Amino acid sequence: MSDNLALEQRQSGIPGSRPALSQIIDLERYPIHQPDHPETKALIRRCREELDDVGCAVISNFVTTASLARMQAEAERLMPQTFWSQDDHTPYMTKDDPSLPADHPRRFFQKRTSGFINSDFLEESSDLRTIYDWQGMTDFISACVGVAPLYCWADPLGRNPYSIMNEGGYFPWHFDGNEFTVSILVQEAEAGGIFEYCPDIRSPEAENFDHVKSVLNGGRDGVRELPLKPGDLQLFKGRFSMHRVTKVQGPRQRIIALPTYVKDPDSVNRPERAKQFYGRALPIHFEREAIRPDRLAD
Ligand SMILES: O=C(O)CCC(=O)C(=O)O
Ligand SMILES: [Fe+2]
Repeated sequence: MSDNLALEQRQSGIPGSRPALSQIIDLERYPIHQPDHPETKALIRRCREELDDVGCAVISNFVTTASLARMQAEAERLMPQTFWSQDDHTPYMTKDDPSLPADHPRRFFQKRTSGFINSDFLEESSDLRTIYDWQGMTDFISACVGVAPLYCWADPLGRNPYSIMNEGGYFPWHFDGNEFTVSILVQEAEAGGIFEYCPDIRSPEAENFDHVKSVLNGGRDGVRELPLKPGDLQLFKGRFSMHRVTKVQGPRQRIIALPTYVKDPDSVNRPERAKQFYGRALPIHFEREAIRPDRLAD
């Protein structure tokens, strides 16, 4: 057992303290606190293969049922703090550029009707916070995506939020600002709310606007669907794989946790993106605006 885990587990005996990691992650099935365990090594190998093959890897029932219930309850308590968007976005979250042709993907706006419970609202004993603060998790994700060192995101709002979608909510096609996204579905919609993505539709060298345009216009070439279940952990290359969440049907909200990992320990969202997604930009977003991870359109 790693020192970190032992410490967490001792702390769990203290009233009001965070639950132990073993009460949050199914460490019996996925012993990721033991990086050299043969099952952990095999799991990492499988994730790397899936990421290479289809841009996405899923670990089923990663989070325990009890932890899911706690995350649901936390999201319910924090629901009044949700920042609901009614914005129109391009896939790049950029402003309109009238110098481009009218049918250019950078001029393709769709309405996003979803909300975020920003990371800075998470409760002190939050299971989601505990997962994110555990270095062992960062190390595991780093091994799965084959990038080291990997860091928790410096963005105080976007690093680890819950994303919420109500009945009728839609999250349109877009690229993420960060390279790797990890998600844990906390509550599934009755129908719809399906995650769709186009693996590696662009790369740091090529935007592939023609393919992007065809998908925006309803083309299904290269589009995949991911059937997530509550408790599943998904790893995903969101900066290069355009993705969306289809319209939620039925009254049950879709709730998903989005712990985010980055290669650059200092960069944060551009102020524009922070305002669009999280309803506000903080001094850190302006101070660090010049630090960009690559030269893509964003
Ligand atoms: O809700 C999801 O599954 C994905 C959300 C997403 O793409 C995002 O927050 O950037
Ligand atoms: Fe995304």
